[in-house]
Amino acid sequence: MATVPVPAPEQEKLVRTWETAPGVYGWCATVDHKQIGIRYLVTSIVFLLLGGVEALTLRIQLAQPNLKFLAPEQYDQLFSMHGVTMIFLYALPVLSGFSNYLWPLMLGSRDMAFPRLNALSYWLYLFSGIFLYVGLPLGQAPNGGWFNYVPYTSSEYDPGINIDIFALGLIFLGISTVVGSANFVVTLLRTRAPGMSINRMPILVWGTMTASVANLFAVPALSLACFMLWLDRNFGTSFFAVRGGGQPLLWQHLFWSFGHPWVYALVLPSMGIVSDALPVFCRRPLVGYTAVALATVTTMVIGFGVWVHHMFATGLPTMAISFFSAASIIIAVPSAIAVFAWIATIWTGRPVFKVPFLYFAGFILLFVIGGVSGFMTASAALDWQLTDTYFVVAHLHYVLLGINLFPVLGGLVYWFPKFSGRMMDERLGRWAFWIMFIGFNLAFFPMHIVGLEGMPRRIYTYPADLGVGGWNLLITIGAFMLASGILLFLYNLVRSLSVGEVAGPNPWDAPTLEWSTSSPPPPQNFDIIPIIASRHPLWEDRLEDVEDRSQLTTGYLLDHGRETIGTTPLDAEPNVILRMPGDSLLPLCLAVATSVLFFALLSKLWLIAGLGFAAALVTLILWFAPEPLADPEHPRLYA
Ligand code: HEM
Ligand SMILES: [Cu+2]
Repeated sequence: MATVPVPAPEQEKLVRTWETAPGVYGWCATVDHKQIGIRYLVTSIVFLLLGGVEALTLRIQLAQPNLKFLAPEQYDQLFSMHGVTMIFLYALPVLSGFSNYLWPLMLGSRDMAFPRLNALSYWLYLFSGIFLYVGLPLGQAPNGGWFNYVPYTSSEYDPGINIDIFALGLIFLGISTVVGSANFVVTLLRTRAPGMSINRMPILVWGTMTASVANLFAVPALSLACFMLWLDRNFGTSFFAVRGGGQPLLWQHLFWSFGHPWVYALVLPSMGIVSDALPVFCRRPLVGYTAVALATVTTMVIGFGVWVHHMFATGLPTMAISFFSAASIIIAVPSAIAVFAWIATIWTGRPVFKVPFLYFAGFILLFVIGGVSGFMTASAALDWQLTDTYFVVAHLHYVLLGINLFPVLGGLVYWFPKFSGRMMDERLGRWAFWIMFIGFNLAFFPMHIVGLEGMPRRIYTYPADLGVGGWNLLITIGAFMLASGILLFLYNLVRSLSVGEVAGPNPWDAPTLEWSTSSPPPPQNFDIIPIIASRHPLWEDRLEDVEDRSQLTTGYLLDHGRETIGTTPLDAEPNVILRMPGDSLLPLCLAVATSVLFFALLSKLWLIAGLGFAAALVTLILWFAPEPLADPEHPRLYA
């Protein structure tokens, strides 16, 4: 045990133990969750910008009927890359960025449970993202949409490497997702600070935990489907090909039994961001914590049983369709619980209208609109009219931008002081929000109308007598307005890195643990590992129902090498001291070897693929070699 302030020599020892070496070596070898979290955030925002440029290009082509700005084949590649980028390379990784950075700080620990796996999952994400993009400059990018239906994507109809890039690229990215999810699950179960029992965790942790468990089940279905498609295309198997007795619908089942849980993985953590950060701006705890936490888990459980709502138009038996229609409608219940909890928190609180609050309030509105259009498409009879029209494009953007992008941007403003030590500018922030919010609704609300008028999705142009030219021009103007709001946001962010007001540890007067350490936090996160007694460790003095007091000034020092405390899964009772690994080049090496493997498979260079695989195995063997103790006088301790 030690108390804060920890004496200078011990503190320096902690910093020395945990800090990453400077220079190129440190940059490649770091396993610090904060650096990895920032890398996830930056990379996913770069992908957001790429996907945004693709979207704007589509919107120029659609601004008026019969334009020839893009050829049909270019249009196909761009909408497919836009969907793939946004869904796979932006929306989940950006949330992993928040969770990577914040979890150990929120949970009171020194790092994730498996720091090297964490580095590995980042490198795999980066390299598989590059892999998915290699086709675009060659005019050979994936062109079958983000759900890539067979038989369009079989080798008969799509003979180039476009679809091989999709299939191999998503298997590649899937490794990153699974590795990252396993790490989150173990981190949650084993490395919370003593006393941070399961009912005291922030909702973001509930959201990412639920998403991670779901990913462990969902991603293998996608990897399998992609592997089977790759075999069909390259080795003449017939999993999906009718001529050999295969089943095209099998692709849709496999894809959507992954795809629907995945869309919840894209929103539950960001709903968690709102549940944690919105109350700070209402000056009160979240209303209905337990209900919201359970609603998070329930949504995902039901979410595994609704995938057929993407397949209402495939001629399945009516009984099956009724079942999945009902299940999809029931999912509105847990979502509504969360919405009521947020509204009640605002209603009974004393709202402070700072920029993050605007994003979270805006999010609630967009969530409700997206929920209503979701309810409409969940009803099978109506969906037969709406499917494959712009109505669905409107729905999916209300859900994805409303529930993912808006909370993400609000969360960036909220945690920016923790990441950087500085505040973002309020005035620029307000402008950016309103430009984005108005632009978003101008761009996407009219899509409901053109969809109902009969404009199909995924077409490169439309005839003038469909009568939707005016709406489409408005949509394009809205899209550019939205994009300029996002650019203004990013300008504010970059500018505030150097000129923003200095923040201090807790500029928003927030209740959770990450705000108890300095901004930005030191390499070891906390000088001592605190002992937690409530859900709001920093608000205990002002909340009436909190009797016990968390110990933020007395706790475990753990300064014999990289160590953190391991606790029991439910009650977080300390039971072991975990020795954490040092920085290492192995994650990067393993990711490079894996990339060699995948690029070689794509180019059909089997020998090089074999070498890449062998290199990956050798790296893994080295990975498992035990590390020497940093402090041999204090061998590993078990309590
Ligand atoms: C600048 C903002 C954005 C604009 C202007 C935009 C525009 C578009 C347009 C016009 C399409 C339809 C293409 C077609 O069916 O012909 C589309 C499809 C799509 N968008 Fe966006 N989008 C934006 C942001 C996002 C974001 C942030 C996400 C996800 C997080 C997203 C996910 C998708 C998906 C999944 C599709 C379906 C692709 C497919 O049909 O395979 N979009 N978008
Ligand atoms: Cu779905």
